[in-house]
Amino acid sequence: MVLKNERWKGREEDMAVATERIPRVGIGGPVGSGKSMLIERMVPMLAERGYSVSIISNDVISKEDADRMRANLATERGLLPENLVIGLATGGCPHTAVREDPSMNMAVIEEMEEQHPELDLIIIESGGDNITTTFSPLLADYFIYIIDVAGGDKYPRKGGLGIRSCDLLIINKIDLAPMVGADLDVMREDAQTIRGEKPFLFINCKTDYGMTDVTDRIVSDLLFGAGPKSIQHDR
Ligand SMILES: Nc1nc2c(ncn2[C@@H]2O[C@H](COP(=O)(O)OP(=O)(O)O)[C@@H](O)[C@H]2O)c(=O)[nH]1
Ligand SMILES: [Mg+2]
Repeated sequence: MVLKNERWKGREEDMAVATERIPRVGIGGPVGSGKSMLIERMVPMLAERGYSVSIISNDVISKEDADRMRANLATERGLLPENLVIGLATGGCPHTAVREDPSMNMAVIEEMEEQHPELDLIIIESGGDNITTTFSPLLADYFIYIIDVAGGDKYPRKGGLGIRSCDLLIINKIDLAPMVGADLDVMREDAQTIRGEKPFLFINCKTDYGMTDVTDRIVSDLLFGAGPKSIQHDR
């Protein structure tokens, strides 16, 4: 095997791990549905189970979400290094950067894979978009689409590409259902009809309701039950 560069001299074992693709979860959904908050709730749970994660947060213009996640998860709580929370201001249509032309994200990921072979998981947040958002399979191995009940209980049956094709559909902000008159039974039935056997979960990011199930899904369906690399290496 050819060494990628000088950095790997004497670290061949690390390189072997690095050349394996680090699993990536893509998170898409409309503006304000709770993509960033989902990540803020998910990372502590994954960290508690010993997984090392990094975050790439796409936004059209601002890097506000990335800055908030870095302050909360890295600076204040020390759950990951600050330089592993990256904000990308993509410009243009949000889905372009994760679907048609994922080169900006791929460049960041390639650097992460080279410099941080210890990572178990890379989380990629899409810029807030419409119901046609999906991720290029080049970029994400597992695709979560998140909507919230405040968008109305008709949302699941609209059945956009994201809702229909994602690996896991999340319906967030169930605490708001009574206030906006959203019927969760209708949403459940419609989600089942549209998605068939594919999973969906109701959650509330404010209270962590449903978050353990989300974390379990990622571990079982994306990581195939593999434990953290750090623990595997200690054995
Ligand atoms: N009531 C309620 N608010 C939520 C919930 N999840 C997120 N939010 C709020 O919704 C807003 C948008 O969340 P954010 O994660 O920034 O959405 P994003 O644009 O999809 O990244 C923020 O003000 C969050 O505090 C929830 O489960 N319940
Ligand atoms: Mg966000």
